[in-house]
This record gives sequence, C-alpha cells and structure tokens, in this order.
Amino acid sequence: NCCMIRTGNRGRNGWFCCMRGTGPGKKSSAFSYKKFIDFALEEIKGHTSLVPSPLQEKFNSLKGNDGRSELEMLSFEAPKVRLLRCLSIEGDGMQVLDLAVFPRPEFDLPIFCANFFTAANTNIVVLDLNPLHCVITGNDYKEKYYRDLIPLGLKYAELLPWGGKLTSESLRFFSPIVIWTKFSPSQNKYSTLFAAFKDYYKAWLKLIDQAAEETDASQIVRNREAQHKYLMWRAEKDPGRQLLRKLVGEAFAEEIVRSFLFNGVHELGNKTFLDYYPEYKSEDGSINQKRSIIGKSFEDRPWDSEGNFLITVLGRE
Ligand code: BLA
Repeated sequence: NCCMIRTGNRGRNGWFCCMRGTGPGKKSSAFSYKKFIDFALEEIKGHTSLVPSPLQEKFNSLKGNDGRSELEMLSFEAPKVRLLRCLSIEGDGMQVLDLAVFPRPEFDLPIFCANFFTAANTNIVVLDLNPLHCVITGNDYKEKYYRDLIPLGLKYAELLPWGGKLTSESLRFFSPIVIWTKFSPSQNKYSTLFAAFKDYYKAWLKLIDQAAEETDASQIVRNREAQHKYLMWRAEKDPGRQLLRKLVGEAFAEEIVRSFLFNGVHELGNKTFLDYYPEYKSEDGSINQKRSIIGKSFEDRPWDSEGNFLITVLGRE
C-alpha cells in the first residue's frame, strides 16, 4: 500500500504525496475530497512558492486503528504563509477534509478554513475565510476584507443554505460569508461544494497577493495574539477530536491536534485557553469539557445581506 511509504515520495503535486485512491483493494467511494486538495496545491503555485513544512516528517500518512481508514497529512509554507496544512481521512463510508491556511503574523489576512465531514447519511460543512480580527463589533476589518466578497457569500448562502443551530461560540470565528451547511449525500451538492471551495480559495489567494507586510511591531503582536487565540479555541474544542482518538489513539490524536492541525498553540503565545476564554472555567479550575457554554443557537443565518451581524452579544475583543 503506497500510503505506508509515502514520506519522501514525489507525487503528482511534486511534493510528498502519492497516487491517490486507485490502489488495488481500495473500496470505491462515491466521493472523495482528494480533488479539493489537488486543486488547492495546484492553484496556489501561480501565486506563491510553496515548500514542504518541517512538520511533514512527522505528520504524513497512516492507517487508522480500524485497519481500513487512511489518514493523509500534508503541510507547506510560503513567504506569506506560516502554514498550509491539510488532513484528509477516507474511511468506511466516511470522508473528512480539514484544510486550513494560516498567514504569518506580519499579515492580518483571514485564515482559510475548509472543514468537511461526510458520513453515510450526512455532510457537515464549514467553509470560510475566518477573520483574524473581530467582524461582529468592529467594522474596519470587515470593510477591509469582506466588503467585496459579500456577493460571493450571498451566491453560496442560497445554494448551500445555513445548517441550523450550532455551537454559539463558533460564530465569533466566522465571517459574514461563512458557509455553514449540512446536506445528505448528493452529486449535485458535492459539485456545488467543490465550486464554492474553488471560489473561496481563489478569493483568498487574491487577498494574499495584495497583502502588504506589516512593519508596525505592535500590529504584528496583535496579529500573532489573535491567531494564537483562534488556534487555542480550535485545538481545545475541535469536534473531530473523538473520531481522531478512535482512529489513531489518544496520544497521537492529541499530537495531531496540537502540533499539526493547530500548530502554533505552543509557538505563537503563552496565554492559556482559560486566559482567553474564562467562561469555560469550571469550579475546580479546569477547562469545562462542554463545547459550548452558551449552548447551541443561530437557527438562521445571523448576517443580513450587507454582512451586518444581527445579534450583538458575541464581540471578541
Ligand atoms: C461537527 N464541525 C462540526 C460542527 C461545526 C464544526 C460548527 C457542528 C457542531 C457544532 O455546533 O459544534 C466545525 N467549528 C467548526 C469549525 C470551527 C468551529 C471549522 O468552531 C472554526 C472556528 N471535524 C473535523 C475533523 C473531524 C470532524 C478533523 O474538523 C473528524 C476527524 C468531525 N465535525 C466532525 C463531526 C461532527 C462535526 C464528527 C459532528 C459531531 C458533533 O457535532 O460533535
């Protein structure tokens, strides 16, 4: 199985990847996220030069404990990109794509975030250019990055309708153009999702092309802390943790979450999760394990067609 001898293989992206999804004995699945990854790695080449991340050594490919699931991890850097990393899982009737791109702290660019979970009966999708700074109570950041993207968001808000109630705290990390949707498997929906992924990624690449490096030290500090705060949230409350633990065991799952998926939690700052999110402190001083303190809410899309947030209790700064 080529997936076991992957490190160092030069695949069709020219990096550490392999021939995907065609090996003998591989179950044919109706749908795969591999073409999303291929697109992302191909498309960015026209904009910047990617080099493999040192993380690639340790986080590459493995088989899950069930003997059937295949996990693939890829990671890169570029002049404006601290880390582009992607985890994909192909298992028994299950597919996962978690692809994120984290800019260097010299840039206040949004974080590209594609988070797709597909099981036999359902798809859970978050696709967004996650804002680095608050777009709920603050206007400047929203104007700077999202004003021109509102039509793109509106187009896909119609094609991929709001997925209903979710962890309320997550909304702080979403932009006015977030795609949060759920759907049952359908070829038509997958095609729409792929189109949305390509459009959002291209929009993000445009932002990165235009971005000028920040030279004001205090702004760089502010960007770094905002990214650290974001990473601390995701590393602590990632909904994929349970599944990862099942597939690779608790210890390696924790390493994947803290050192690969949300790399930077140790490097970008010293504050703790509870420094940022004191509302999660339980009586004994530990972190409340619940994902949400407020509870689930936002039955409907909480932005109007101009990108104004309709409820103002969730400010971030
Ligand atoms: C579910 N994933 C979800 C949900 C959201 C996200 C909003 C719905 C449940 C909820 O309301 O919390 C995604 N949440 C996000 C993202 C941010 C956020 C992207 O706050 C960013 C700020 N998901 C993964 C990986 C796996 C995975 C790697 O990223 C599996 C290995 C699985 N996500 C997964 C599963 C569910 C889910 C199984 C449904 C189960 C559940 O709701 O707990």
